[in-house]
Amino acid sequence: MTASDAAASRLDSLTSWHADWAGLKVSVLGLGVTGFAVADTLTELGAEVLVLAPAPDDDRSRILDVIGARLVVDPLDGVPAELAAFGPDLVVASPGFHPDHPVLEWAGAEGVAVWGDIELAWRVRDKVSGAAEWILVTGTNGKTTTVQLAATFIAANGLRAAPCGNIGVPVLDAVRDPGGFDVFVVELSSYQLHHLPTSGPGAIHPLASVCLNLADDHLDWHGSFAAYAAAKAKVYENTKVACVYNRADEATRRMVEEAEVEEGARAIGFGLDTPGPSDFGVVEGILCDRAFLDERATAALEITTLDELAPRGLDAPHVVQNILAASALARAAGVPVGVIHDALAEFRLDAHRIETVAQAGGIRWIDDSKATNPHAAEASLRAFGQVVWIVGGLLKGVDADALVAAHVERLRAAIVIGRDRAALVAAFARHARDLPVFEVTATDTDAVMPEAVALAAAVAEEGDTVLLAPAAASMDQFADYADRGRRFHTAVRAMLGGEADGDTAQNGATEVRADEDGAPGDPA
Ligand code: UMA
Repeated sequence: MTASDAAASRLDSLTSWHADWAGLKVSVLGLGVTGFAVADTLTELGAEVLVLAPAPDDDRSRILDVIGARLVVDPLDGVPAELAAFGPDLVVASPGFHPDHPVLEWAGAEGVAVWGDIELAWRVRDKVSGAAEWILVTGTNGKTTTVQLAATFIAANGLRAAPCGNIGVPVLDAVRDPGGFDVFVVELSSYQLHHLPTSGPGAIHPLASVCLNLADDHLDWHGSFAAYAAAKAKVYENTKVACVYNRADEATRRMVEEAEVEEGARAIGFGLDTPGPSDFGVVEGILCDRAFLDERATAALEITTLDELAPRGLDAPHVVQNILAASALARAAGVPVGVIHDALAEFRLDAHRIETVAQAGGIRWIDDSKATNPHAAEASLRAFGQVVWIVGGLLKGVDADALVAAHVERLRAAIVIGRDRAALVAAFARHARDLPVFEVTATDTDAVMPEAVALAAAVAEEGDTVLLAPAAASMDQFADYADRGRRFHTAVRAMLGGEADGDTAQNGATEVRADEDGAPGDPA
């Protein structure tokens, strides 16, 4: 057996917390939320850990020292000499690291295995909760809401459910939580999926899985739409009970058809139209399960109604889709429809997701700062009538042309924010020649939202909605999408003074994270 065969066979045997990790030499790439959880886990397991990171924060660096992991601070635009000298058996990469990163290319050339944090978490999942099931959620938009909904439904049924992953809580933290969980509801980004194997000892076998939708996003990272779609499709591999797909998004159905799943796994469609047998859908305002009942050829189970959802803003079409998808996942985990119905009565969307900031003079001010790509902004625009649209930011290599063209009719005016406004302004010139388009030229972060809000107030008419749905990431001018949303709230309230009829956030929302769909290296 060669040295590299021996190393591969040792890694193959590492499929349990209780396996022999002692002395394994692991290089951890990145020291953000993920890198820290990986280093902490591996040192606890007795591995020898070398962390590589460009500019780590002081707290994390200090703790590394305490737990006995070595840190090399390096810009990482090449391969640090310390890495080659260390000679790792394994590299664990944080999700933001592109596969073409010099360190990952070096690992490939040297025959050193590369894992992501999700694979490591799967391999050590038996630390506390050996028999826990995993439910996987991906998609371009709606992932976090769907994860929260599914976890809420499962918890309402008396099980311990952990929403984790790209939602902001590393899966490794959830897996090591001493309280233990029965179900991990894992949000996976396309980056995390890219690093996941689909077969072998590191491949996840989820109870249920969903790709909610697929639209252009992160093309700068993946290089092409095909590569982005291929990463997302991995979510369905090895599913045991239910592959949940979006009937309105053909690409998600094809992914299910092409996936290698376990014997007996079912394809379950969701959509806003009438459900067929094995589907979730909507009939005359009633959200129905026509999948998890024996009489599905002729009957369906009522989950809730649009009328019940409306008072909390949960009746917007894309939110209803998230509810149907989450219901399908929860039903796969054995949650009765009545439990889902009652849990929904308590559910609130997070802040900055179609959140009503104020109503004054017949004008509604809505914060959907979480709409960080065109697909999300599309769903947001569809939920309203006549709109003054505040749009722009970092477009991440995505073309917003089709979005502009599709919504010209509903626009009263457009207010373009962000450093790179040219592409959007050109799209408006092409598709909406007569539309009033205003550019916010302020460069100081404090001045952007006050200027945008003042411009919007000057053109909005009674019955209009002023909608912040930027279709772009925020990091060119703001700390993150939450910062952008908060500054919008502040500017609207300052402008309205005492005028607002209902100036509290409609969602009754709380924030779970202050990061977003960003480029690698964005603040997380
Ligand atoms: N880094 C580099 N070079 C690179 C990439 C990263 O030096 O090429 C460094 C960064 O400077 C940073 C560290 O590596 O210090 C962090 O690594 P990271 O970017 O992978 O981020 P984490 O802090 O580990 O957070 C990640 C996810 N971030 C990304 O995928 C970019 C978080 O998702 C996730 O919540 C967290 O793991 C826990 O699982 C955030 C995100 O923006 C919300 N996700 C994108 C999305 O939702 O669309 C993918």
